[in-house]
Amino acid sequence: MSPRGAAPRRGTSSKSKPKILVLSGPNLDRLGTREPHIYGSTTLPQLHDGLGRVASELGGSVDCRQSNHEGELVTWIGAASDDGFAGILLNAGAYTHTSYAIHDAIKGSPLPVVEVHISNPEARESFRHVSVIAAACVAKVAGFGPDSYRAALEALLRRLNQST
Ligand code: CA2
Repeated sequence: MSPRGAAPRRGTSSKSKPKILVLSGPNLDRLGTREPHIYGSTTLPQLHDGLGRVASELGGSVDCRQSNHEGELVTWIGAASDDGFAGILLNAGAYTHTSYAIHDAIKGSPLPVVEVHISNPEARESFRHVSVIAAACVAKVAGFGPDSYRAALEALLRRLNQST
């Protein structure tokens, strides 16, 4: 039972494993194929496999998806709560810097969303210094290479497990 006898949030309960939606945006399907000095040499399928292992070690699960289309990301974020997810990791790629639609989708979701970046955008070109989604997210992890996803997943699962 949740604190004060309240019903558990969707996607979390003492019986169910928290299910995390992991979203990667445009061009991240190319991970590991170019610019390894910035993004590392791990491919996205390898990264997703690693997250699956971490999630199951921590008593959770992940559903990892990638899209090059802003609207698809908006739709997935909007449906995530009804689909039984407990939280979202979001690397919105370059949409991080431009997409008010993704900002609004995050704001409209009851789920905690963690902004994730492989690189540290603030140490790069000036157009990457602004995140238009950050204010709608509960936290941000950036600059640890592909390990940013892992660190964000561990912290989010810990937070969700504490609040059930
Ligand atoms: O550092 C990150 O994770 C970014 O979200 C990656 C985006 C970039 O636009 C953001 O400013 C920071 C770019 C993704 C491009 O990914 C590629 C990966 C490998 C090869 C080519 C592109």
